[in-house]
Amino acid sequence: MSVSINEKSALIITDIQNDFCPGGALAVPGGDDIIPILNAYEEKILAAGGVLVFTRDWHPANHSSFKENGGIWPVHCVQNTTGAAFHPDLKFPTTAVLVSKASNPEKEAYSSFEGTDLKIYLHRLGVENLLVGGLATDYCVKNTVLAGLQLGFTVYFLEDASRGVNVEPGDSQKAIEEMKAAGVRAISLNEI
Ligand code: VGL
Ligand code: ZN
Repeated sequence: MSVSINEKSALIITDIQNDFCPGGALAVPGGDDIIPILNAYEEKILAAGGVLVFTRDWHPANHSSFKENGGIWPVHCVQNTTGAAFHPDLKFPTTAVLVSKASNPEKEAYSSFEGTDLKIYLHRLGVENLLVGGLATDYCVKNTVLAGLQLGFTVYFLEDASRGVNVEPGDSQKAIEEMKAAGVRAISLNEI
């Protein structure tokens, strides 16, 4: 079955930042392979009159998720560093919306709804369905999808345009199963 997108659809491109791509501080295997696919989704959403949202992990240098501060991750996506910048191959139209998250040093925030204005923004524009892809499947993508479903949006997971960290082997597959159990539909570019 195909998915129709329109002005009530939002494409949420999650954390395509240098630090999550090969060579970065918290590189996701194959993280940059999905960029051409995401660029193609962008064209589709803009042609359909939908909303385009880019999220970024945007940590202060003293963030609690960093190992040196008691967390589990290497230092990554520190505000205003090259590692936090979007990958240069990702197309960034001027009409897109930018959402920065996890900026409170005390708090981890994997969902793009947590501590941001994303919900208010989407509601104000009358958005009803979300297409969520990017990095990483097993963290920010998963948590954004689950939060979107909880808020009552219809949510599509972009299976061909997402990649996982896989701290433990199989984490991404588990995340996909968890998202599906919560009501997401996994789709690919040729379905829209
Ligand atoms: C993320 C680990 C740490 C993500 C962010 O964007 O999925 N993962 N910070
Ligand atoms: Zn982070």
